[in-house]
Amino acid sequence: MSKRKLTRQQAWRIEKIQKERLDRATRHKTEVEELLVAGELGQEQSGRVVARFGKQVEVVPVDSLGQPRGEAVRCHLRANLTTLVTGDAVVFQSSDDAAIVTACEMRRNVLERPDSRGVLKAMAANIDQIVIVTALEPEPQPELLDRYLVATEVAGIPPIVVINKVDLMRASDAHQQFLSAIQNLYEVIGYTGVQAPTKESDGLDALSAHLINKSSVFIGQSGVGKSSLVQALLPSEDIRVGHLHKQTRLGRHTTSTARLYAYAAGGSIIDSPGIRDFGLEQISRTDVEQGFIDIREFSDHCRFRDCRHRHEPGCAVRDAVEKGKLSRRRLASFQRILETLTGGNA
Ligand SMILES: Nc1nc2c(ncn2[C@@H]2O[C@H](COP(=O)(O)OP(=O)(O)OP(=O)(O)O)[C@@H](O)[C@H]2O)c(=O)[nH]1
Ligand SMILES: [Mg+2]
Ligand SMILES: [Zn+2]
Repeated sequence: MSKRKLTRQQAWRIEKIQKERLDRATRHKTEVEELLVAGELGQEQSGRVVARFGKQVEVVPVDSLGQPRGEAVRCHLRANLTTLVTGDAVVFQSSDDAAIVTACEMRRNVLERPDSRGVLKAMAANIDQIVIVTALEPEPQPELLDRYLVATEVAGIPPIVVINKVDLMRASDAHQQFLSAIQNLYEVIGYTGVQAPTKESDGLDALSAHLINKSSVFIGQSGVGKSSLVQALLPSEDIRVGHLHKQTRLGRHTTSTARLYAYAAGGSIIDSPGIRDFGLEQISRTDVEQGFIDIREFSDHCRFRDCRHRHEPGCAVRDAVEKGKLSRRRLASFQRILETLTGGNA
């Protein structure tokens, strides 16, 4: 979009339109609250937030086991509720033409991600596992994967690492290095992983076995094929996928909001918007240390408690790297992430 300066009159008109919109939304919300107080809305029902749209949310009813069932409804929020996120467990009441969320259960956990200015924002709540999707295209970024893994450890939610687009495998150095980085995660560190080429059903079977009766959120760089995987797992849905940029081979941020789908075999899947980078600037040194579970195993044995695993004598971490017990790449990644921490705590 071209950046042009608005005239004073245009700016005034835009402001006026926005104010009118806001007034309309507030008026509608007040009307729904009045219907609620007058007992005009249906019975209280349990539901889960499917997606958030500004100050409203879409909610799907859930059965006694928490499984989403039926049609989602667009709801206002009762005044006492602050913002809700995809995955929140709520109570709502609805009639044919109005609906309102009246309560939200305490969140079991919440996954945060940095917004465009690096500020952490809640993205999804009440999650059993995080499915980190990686692919051979856009160009793999092992360090980004390490950052996601730190974020999942900080959130205390177990991850699964998926490698997609294996049909694009080439003998290039970048692909080989990426595959050996992933192999290290699966085989040495012990993370759960699956190869899930969207284009072959075998991989999908392996992935779907991990999803049954769980609430999973798919995260990863834009263009790795999160939505393609979710679409393949949920053939009856109609999910937008987007081509990569022709020259840069980067994703185009096709998915714009985190959205929850019922998984027919039991459980739910949240597809989320891709992230180009996952800055960890706002977390502490201790979080990063906790987040590298392979390094953590050795660092307790370093001679100095505040060892930075660089040149200190008696460093058990560097010793493990020399003996081939710990990946050199992971240690380098750990140190680079520490260097990016703000507040001088690196
Ligand atoms: N070759 C190949 N291409 C795939 C595979 N899976 C997905 N793609 C392609 O990758 C592109 C991006 O797919 P999306 O599903 O939109 O990616 P996304 O991760 O949801 O991207 P955002 O919504 O932008 O975060 C599309 O052109 C897909 O057709 C695969 O297994 N192999
Ligand atoms: Mg998508
Ligand atoms: Zn050390």
